[in-house]
Amino acid sequence: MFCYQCEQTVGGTGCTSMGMCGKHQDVAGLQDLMVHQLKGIGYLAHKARLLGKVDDEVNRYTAEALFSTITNVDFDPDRLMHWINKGESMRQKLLAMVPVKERGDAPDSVSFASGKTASDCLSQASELTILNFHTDPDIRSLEHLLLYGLKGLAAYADHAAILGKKDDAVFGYMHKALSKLNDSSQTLEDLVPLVLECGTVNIRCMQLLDEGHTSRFGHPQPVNVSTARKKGPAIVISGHDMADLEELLKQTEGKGVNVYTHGEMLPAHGYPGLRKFKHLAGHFGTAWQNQQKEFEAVPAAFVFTTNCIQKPRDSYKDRVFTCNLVGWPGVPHVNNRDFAPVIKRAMELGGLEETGGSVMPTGFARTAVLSHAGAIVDAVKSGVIKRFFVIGGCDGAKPGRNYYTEFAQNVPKNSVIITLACGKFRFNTLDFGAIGGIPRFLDVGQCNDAYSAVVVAQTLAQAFKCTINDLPLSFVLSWYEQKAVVVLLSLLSLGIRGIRLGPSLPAFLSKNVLAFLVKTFDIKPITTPNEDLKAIFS
Ligand code: FSO
Ligand code: SF4
Repeated sequence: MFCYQCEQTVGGTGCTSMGMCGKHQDVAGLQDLMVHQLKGIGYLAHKARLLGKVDDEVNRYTAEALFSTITNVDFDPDRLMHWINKGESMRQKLLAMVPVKERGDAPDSVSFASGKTASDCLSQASELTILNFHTDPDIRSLEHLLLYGLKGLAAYADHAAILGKKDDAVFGYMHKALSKLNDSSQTLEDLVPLVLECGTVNIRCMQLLDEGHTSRFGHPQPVNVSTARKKGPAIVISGHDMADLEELLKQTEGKGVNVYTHGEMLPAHGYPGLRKFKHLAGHFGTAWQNQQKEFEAVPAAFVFTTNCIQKPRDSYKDRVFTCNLVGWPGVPHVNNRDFAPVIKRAMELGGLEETGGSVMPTGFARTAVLSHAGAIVDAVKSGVIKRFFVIGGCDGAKPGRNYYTEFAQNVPKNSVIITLACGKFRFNTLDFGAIGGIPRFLDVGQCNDAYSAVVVAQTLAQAFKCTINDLPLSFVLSWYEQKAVVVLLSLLSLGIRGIRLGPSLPAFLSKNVLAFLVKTFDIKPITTPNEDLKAIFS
């Protein structure tokens, strides 16, 4: 196997025998095969679209299959075989839609028929490693950057589609870009705009997702979420999928079971349409990488709706469930949002004892922040607020991420911190106080809510009649997996410069591609909190 798509890749170069995330070689092989299949499906779907033929099932498949290959989503070979078999039927469907004379010089991926069993597929997969992309290391690096951006885009497109929001322009781009990944004649000049377009299309996609959330659950409102536990049976729900949470809340209503959010589900408490459920009892635990020690010895049922799942320890594996695209071998999967087995398990376990806790503030999405827009503009003009820091992104399991805690602690009192995604668990229980009546710590939401943060920055730029780069605003971001890659591409597509990125830079960026990004966008690796703060204020 060879995989280097996430930040915790072995040795900062690549996982070659077993993923640091727990990904087995066979799973890596099946995912490589899926990527190859998707290149063929993308080629045919792109050709079909040029003929005016669009297929919703192919669109949804493309997003779901790509999302299934993201870090910490699907570790189950049986579930991956389901997607591979479905991919073969999508290929057949597209072959019927695109006449031979319209197929042009079709690449190998178009005629590639996947095996029916996992062992057949694994023998095919040995030839399909991502190292077989372009032979030029810089072109290959851009191809991989594009592939990982596409995976992130697919995740957001899937979330939006679940909430009933779709735009064919998003799927059309995915198919065009997958199609281009077949083309070994692509140059750096061809690929750079295609990579940045991924960021632009993702902004549209995240806008759809924002519409999906706000039209269904209302606009988030600021709330202090309790981490105390109530006595009684409990279900802890993790991941990003608000539709799953809503359904779980409906199915548990009146049953005496409390529902707690975990990880990236924290911002759910801000939505009026979700917080109206009285048994949405609070938040459990911290960021995803602490789940193994936090779930042990807790008699609750645990549900993973999306990444990030880690290998369940034997001490709690008997109470873990997956749903949607998440899979772990031997862990029961919730189908069609029927949470009855989860509820039954939670009741069998007896339940939690009452304990005290602290609070985690959230709910400062675009409408909540912009309701203070006038006061914020005045505070900046009068010098009460000197600077805004977006300290956000995804947390990870490797050491060295204390940088973000220290950075947040050292941000001067005259500055406001805007955060999003799971990196905030490094500092979201600290008391940052307020400045001129405005809280100094604003949690916009999940990584899925990056659109909200972009709207805040764009609105402030309009108010000051300048560009985002001219605002007193610094981005200090942490990345982990491929959704963070596409969010970064979105920020670059907006022309945002000077982003500080850590804890380490992506292994898939070649020296020359990195040099290009540094030169064009002034991307900087993080150093130490004090040095970086000094540089920002100089
Ligand atoms: Fe985190 Fe995991 Fe939200 Fe990621 S829980 S690491 S970028 O999947 O999606 O921030
Ligand atoms: Fe390694 Fe990350 Fe790939 Fe897992 S997803 S195999 S940790 S690079």
